[in-house]
Amino acid sequence: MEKFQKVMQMTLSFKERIPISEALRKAEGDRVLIAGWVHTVRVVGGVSFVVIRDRSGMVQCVAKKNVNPEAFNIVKELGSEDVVAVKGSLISSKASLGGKEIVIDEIYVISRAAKPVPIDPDDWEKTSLATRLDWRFLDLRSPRNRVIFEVTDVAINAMRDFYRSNGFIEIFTPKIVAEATEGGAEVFPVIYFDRNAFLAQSPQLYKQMMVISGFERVFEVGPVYRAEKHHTNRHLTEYESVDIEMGFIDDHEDVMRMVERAVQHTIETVSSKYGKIVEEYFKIKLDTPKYVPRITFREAHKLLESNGFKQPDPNDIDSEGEKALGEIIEREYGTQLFYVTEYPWVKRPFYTMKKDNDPNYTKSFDLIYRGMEIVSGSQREHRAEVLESQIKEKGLSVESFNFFIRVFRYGAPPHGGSGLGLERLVAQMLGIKNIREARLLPRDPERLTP
Ligand code: AMO
Repeated sequence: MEKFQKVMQMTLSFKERIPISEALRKAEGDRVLIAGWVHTVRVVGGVSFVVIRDRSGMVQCVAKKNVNPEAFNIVKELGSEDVVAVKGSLISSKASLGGKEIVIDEIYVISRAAKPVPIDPDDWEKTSLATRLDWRFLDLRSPRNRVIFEVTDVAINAMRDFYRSNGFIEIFTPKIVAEATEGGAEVFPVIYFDRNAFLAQSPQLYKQMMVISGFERVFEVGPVYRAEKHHTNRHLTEYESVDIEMGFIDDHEDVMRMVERAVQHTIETVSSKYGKIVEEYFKIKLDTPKYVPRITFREAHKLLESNGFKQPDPNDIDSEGEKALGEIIEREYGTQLFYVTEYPWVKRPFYTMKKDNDPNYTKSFDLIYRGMEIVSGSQREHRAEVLESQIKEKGLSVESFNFFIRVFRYGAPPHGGSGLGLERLVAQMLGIKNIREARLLPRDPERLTP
C-alpha cells in the first residue's frame, strides 16, 4: 500500500482523469486515465481482468502476466468495491462492454473495501429493500438505483423551469411551525426552547400568505413531515413537496390547468433526457399523457361502483379505488393521467373553498397518475369571515389561526394552489412499487437511520 501511495503522489493526478463513457469513445491506441470502483475481477490463465465502474459507465481493463506482471498481480488481488485508477491504452474487443477495453500500463489501488461487501450492488434485486436501505450508499453503486435520483434531479429542474417561466418565484418558508395545517393528528412535535412547536406538514399557510403579500404566484420545493403511522408503499413520514399557489384565479380549474402542464412538461423532459435509460433499467415506456380528463368525486364513486368496486368510505377514494379508477379511465379515455374534482368538504382541510350552491362539496382536486394520487389542491377560501367560520366548523381554534386569518382582512385576491409529492411522481414514472425506493434516505415509522 505504501508503495502505491508513493507512486500515486509522483505520477497520478485526477486532473487527467476522464469519465469511462468518454474513454470508450476514444480511438484504439489512445492513452487514458480512468478511475472508479471495482465491479468484478476475473483471472483466466495468464490474464487478469477487472471491470471498473464510475458514474458514467463501466469498462473492462486487462493485464497479461507475461507483459505486465506487476499489474497482473495487483488486479488478481483486487476485491469488489475497491477504488482504483488505471492508466492504459484502448484496444478493440468485440467481447467487451462498449466494444473496447483498456490494456493496463499502471494501476493504483486508492482505497480498499472491507470484505465481504454487505450487499452486492449488482444483485440489488435479490436483496430485500430493508437491507438495501440499511446499506443505501452501497445500494446506490448500482447504476439502476442511481438513475432514480438522476431522474428526480431532471424532474425537479423541469418543474422549477416550468413554474419560473410561468411567473412563479421560488420561496422558502419555515419548517418549524406553531400550528398544524392539514389536520390535527399527523404532526411531529418539536421542543422549541420552552414552547411546543411542530415540523411543518405543508407550506400551505405561508404560500397563501405570500400570494396575498403581493407575489401573486409562488412555488416551493421542500421537505414536509407527516406523523402518519402508515405502513404502506405510498407514505413516507418525510417527503419532498412541490407546492404552488397562484392569485387572481376564476376557480380551481385555473390551478388544474397550470399543474397538468407542469406535470406534462416534467414527464416530457424526463422522457427526452432519460427515456431510453428508463426503458432499459425499469422496462417501462415514458409517454407524456396528452389528454387529462376530469371526473367529479361523485362520478368517480359511481364509476367504481358500476365496475364492482365498493368504496368503504362514501366520502373518500382509497388506494385500491384510485388504482381501479386508473384502470377504468385508461380503458375508457386512453390516458394514465386524470383529475378527480369536487371532494366532499368533510375530507378537505379548513382552507378549502366550498362549492357555491353545494356546500357539502369543495372546489378541490386530486391528480391521479398511473393509479396513484400525486397532487392535491384547491381554490382557497379568501373571505376572512367565511374562513373563520370554516376553522370553527373543523373544530380548530380561531385564536391559534389568528396569524393567518388576519392576513385576509387586508386585501386578499381569490387564489388557489396545490402540492405534489415528488417521490410519488418519480415512483410512478419509473414504475417503482415502493415509494421508499424513490427517496434517497427514507423515513418511515420504523426507519430513522441511516
Ligand atoms: P396533501 O396532504 O394531499 O395536500 O399532500 C399533497 C401531495 O403530497 C403527497 N403526499 C405524500 N407523499 C409521500 N408520503 C406521504 N405521507 C404523503 N402525503 C401526501 C401526495 C399528495 O397528493 N396542502 C395540501 C396541498 C394544497 O392544497 O396545496 C396538501 O399538503 O402526492
